[in-house]
Amino acid sequence: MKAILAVLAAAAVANAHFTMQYIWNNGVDEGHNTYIRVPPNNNPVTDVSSTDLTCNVNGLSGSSVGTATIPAGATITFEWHQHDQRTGEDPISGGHKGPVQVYIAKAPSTAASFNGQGAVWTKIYSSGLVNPSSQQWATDVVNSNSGKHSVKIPASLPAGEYLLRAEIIALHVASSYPGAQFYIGCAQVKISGGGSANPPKISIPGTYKGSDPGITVNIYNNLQSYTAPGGAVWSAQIYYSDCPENFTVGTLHKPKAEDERTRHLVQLVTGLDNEPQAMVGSGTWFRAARPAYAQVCPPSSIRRRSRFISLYGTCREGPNT
Ligand SMILES: [Cu+2]
Repeated sequence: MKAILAVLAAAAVANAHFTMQYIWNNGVDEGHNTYIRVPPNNNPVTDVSSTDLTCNVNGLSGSSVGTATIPAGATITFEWHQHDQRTGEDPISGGHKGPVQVYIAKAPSTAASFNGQGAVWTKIYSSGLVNPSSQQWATDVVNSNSGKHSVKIPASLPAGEYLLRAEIIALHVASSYPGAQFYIGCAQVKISGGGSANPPKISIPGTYKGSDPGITVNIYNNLQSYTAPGGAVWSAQIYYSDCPENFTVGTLHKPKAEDERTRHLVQLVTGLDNEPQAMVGSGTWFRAARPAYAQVCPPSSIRRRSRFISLYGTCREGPNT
């Protein structure tokens, strides 16, 4: 009896895992497991030194996978599910708490033949402990958004073929290593248009260490801050200026500690209408945790107000550094 229960418990845990199953190109659903290197099952990777960390199990090539053409500056949405279904269960089962990140790597030739090894990956999105007081994680936001999270592909990246790597790290058993669960989905894309940016790059595997505070961490002790592994989001995509004056006031939200340090008081959350919202700090240029649509404002007045604003689409992207 004990053995049977153990087997059932193990099966239940396995069923709670999830995979990335859809990408959306500027709001258009590209279809189930299309342009995606599909792993053999929904189990996580736990060894940060394994090449499975790059693009999941069997993910070092994508010769049988198509490559999506996307325009420079496209918004790509990733959609995750436990099983091959979009309804009837949480996309990510509730116990899986942790950060959501997105990286991009330029293929030397085709995306389909690119193994993603070496220092080739640039982080373009990261969301972790969204609200310490309510212990809301990026995974909770993905769940409430039907399994989806989005990133604007920096328009300054050169034209060519790329791997897009979305990552969700579940930290529910991460207080010792190995324990953190890495859920990885890689999509093959070809950027048309584009610029000439040469962003900083890391290795996956290589950069992540078992001892990283974002990988080995006890999340059940009223954690107040969290630093995801892999370093900072590449900032060239998230400097904006020349934005319009009109805005609407949204929800009050405390800025992230790292933004406070740099005096750039900008953080984005997903509003009730699922549109991005930003809080604006001082300076002509400002940073956001993800692509922002916001204005340049008199710093003191905005700082005092400490409010979110939401604006749409007319800001200019910053310098390609
Ligand atoms: Cu799981």
